[in-house]
Amino acid sequence: MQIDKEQFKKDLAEQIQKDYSQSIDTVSTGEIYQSLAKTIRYYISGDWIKCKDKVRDNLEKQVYYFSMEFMIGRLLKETLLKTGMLEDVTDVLKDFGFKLEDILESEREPGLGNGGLGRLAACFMDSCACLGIPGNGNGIRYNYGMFEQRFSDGNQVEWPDDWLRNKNPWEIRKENRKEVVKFGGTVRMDANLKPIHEGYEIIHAVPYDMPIIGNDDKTINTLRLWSAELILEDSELNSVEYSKLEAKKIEIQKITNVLYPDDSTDEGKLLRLKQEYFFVSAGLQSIMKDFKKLKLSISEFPNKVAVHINDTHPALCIPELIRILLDEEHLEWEEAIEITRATMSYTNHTIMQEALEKWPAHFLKNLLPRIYMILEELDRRFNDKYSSSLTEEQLRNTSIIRDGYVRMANLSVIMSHSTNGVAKLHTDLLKTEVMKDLNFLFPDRFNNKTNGISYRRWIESCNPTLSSLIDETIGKEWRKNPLELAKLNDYKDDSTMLDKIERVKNINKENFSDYMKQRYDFDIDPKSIYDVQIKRFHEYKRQFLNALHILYLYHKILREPDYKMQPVTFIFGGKAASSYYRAKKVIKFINSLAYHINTDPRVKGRIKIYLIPNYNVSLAERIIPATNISEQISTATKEASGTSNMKFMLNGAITLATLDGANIEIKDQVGDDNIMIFGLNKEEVLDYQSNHNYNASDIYQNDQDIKMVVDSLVNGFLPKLGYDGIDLYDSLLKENDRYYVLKDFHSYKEASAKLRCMYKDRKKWNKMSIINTANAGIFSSDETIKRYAKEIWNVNGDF
Ligand code: GFP
Repeated sequence: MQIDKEQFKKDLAEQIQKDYSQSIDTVSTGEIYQSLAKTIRYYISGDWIKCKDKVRDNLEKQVYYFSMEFMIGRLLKETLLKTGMLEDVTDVLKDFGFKLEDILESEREPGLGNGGLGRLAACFMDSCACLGIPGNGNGIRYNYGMFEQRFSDGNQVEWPDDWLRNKNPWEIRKENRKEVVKFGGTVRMDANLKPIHEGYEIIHAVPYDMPIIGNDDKTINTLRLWSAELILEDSELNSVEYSKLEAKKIEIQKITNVLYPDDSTDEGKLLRLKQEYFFVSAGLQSIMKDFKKLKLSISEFPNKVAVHINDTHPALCIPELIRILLDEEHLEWEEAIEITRATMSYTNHTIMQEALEKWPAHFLKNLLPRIYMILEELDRRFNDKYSSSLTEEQLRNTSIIRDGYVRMANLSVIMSHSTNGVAKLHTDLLKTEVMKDLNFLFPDRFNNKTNGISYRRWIESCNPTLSSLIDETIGKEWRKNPLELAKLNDYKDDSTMLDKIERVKNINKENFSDYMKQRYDFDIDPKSIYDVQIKRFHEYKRQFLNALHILYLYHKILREPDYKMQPVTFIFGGKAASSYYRAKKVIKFINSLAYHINTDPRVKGRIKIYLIPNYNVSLAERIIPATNISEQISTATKEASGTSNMKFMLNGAITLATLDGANIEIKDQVGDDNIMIFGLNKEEVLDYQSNHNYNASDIYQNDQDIKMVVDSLVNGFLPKLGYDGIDLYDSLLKENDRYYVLKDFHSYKEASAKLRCMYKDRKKWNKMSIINTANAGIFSSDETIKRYAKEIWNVNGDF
């Protein structure tokens, strides 16, 4: 977008005056950020309106991506880059005496997501907009993010993540588009067998819209987030007591107050179920309203609307759409089912049994009586249709309601036209293990869509030094078509280029080290290898294995004071869910290790270890460009895909990995020599699981190194860890090491040593690095989204 700098200056100053009644030289960077974002939003609003009009007037099919999380990260820089306003706005700010960097830093990161699933949703929204696909997000406007992570005495402490404190300048509240969501009550049938829902509680859902901007001024889509609010008509206001009103307001706001309420209690679980239905119902009602404005026959609905269910959290989309079609549009069951199935598609993100959502039937019956009736009917129809062709066991595995639980994954597969996994191995496991009976019934519905990442954020924006070097070397076309990165393969033996690659990495490492010093007072030596594991804390992701190995290196250094090794800085980042006891113990273990190792003069800087508090998208943007080794060490079969593995690869880090998730596809791209693989593979893990022939105690008893390391968890070797090592010790020996940490320990140790050794030959290392970047094009989320658009949603775009 071309802007007139002088006009923009005026507009910004005016906005500041409106917002704060102050002149620009008296406001803080945070205040400038707010007014700047609003000014930009105003500048793009014309294009936003045009896009909506175009889609409506041309009767284009739209995608609605329903997700509990949209981990969109900071928006200002990305918006400036995509609109082409970066340089001009930098100049304008300079003229006012401000540095863009400072303004960017003052943006609070939206607390709308936590893990890979939420970040994937954000990358997908970005790709839809950049590919000209009418694709909208539908989610929840949480008042608070999951939590802000701090450490106290090495323990994770959860503080409120008050991300909306200074307001969100990108959003627009649209009270006139509010919807009514109904909870509780009873349902009876009238004389014509039509359901009458009575005695329910009404909650208003108010949408807040944010623009999702494509590049080159192409498309602006909408991310619609719903907020639960108390809205009373004037007449009602006079009839309610003020004190009761306040209490009611708080009660209602609870629904969208926080991302991932603690669900270790029934109350927490119920709140989560309420959240799920709340945004699903509001979203579908508003979609239906927009569709009806088109004045088409209802049978056209799936030709104009695709609803995507991001994991099962929004699976209530299915009975909710059926409810609308039956009760409000008065269709017959068969047609309602047909339309719903043709509209819905579902992505599965995990095969971990405990993460496959099941709701106690009585929860649904009480909270959503009409929805529960619909689920019962769907289950009855399924059983009627398939009971003769399936064995009792198959029927038990596939039905929607069983043993007092509603199984959301089964519902999603049975009632959608497409189910996809997020990496080849994951899809394969869905088809052959976790959902094999559903795959037997509906083989055509299952398909793979390996995850992807947005190149705008994960290289162009976060790694400008590498991006410019790539421009210089192969031209700029790769920014539009990431597959062009393959041209870098021609430079893998060019020693000038390899030196440049090293220089870029070193600059990024120095910048990162400076930032860590300034922000956390960490002392990171830029000459050391940066070995990084950043992701949610979970047992299957095995941060524990990484930490045990560091403990082993510590012992080795103490035993062999002259042990020579390439200095390494081990960096961790990630949150543990507040009720996940064991993951929190791993955090305590890492922080204790860090305390002892980083303060022990005998270590002489050979190893250092840091766990960065409150890991988020903005931190990832700083860490990834500086990383040498990317740790992707989940137990084989457990990580559905991973996406940080792709971000690291793109930025030239070498992956240290198990054969799990998308690591396998990364290996296929770069070849065996440019990735370091270790550990059990899928077949071996499945064999242990089915034959129950794994014995962790045996390994512990017969291996001196392992025994030494495991004993140090409980024998006082790490005084800071105190009694907190007992649970981790028990996880290995009493619980027989569910994630095969001890089994994989030695191959991990050796792989890690080999990599550190390879780092000495910098030419070879830089060659590996360039090969990784060159072959990362296939993991662009643009490529992934093109496949979703063609093979699942059947929508058009400019590609
Ligand atoms: C989940 C899976 C990951 C996968 C992402 C996106 O991430 O393997 O890459 O979804 O599909 F576990 P988390 O939300 O659990 O981090």
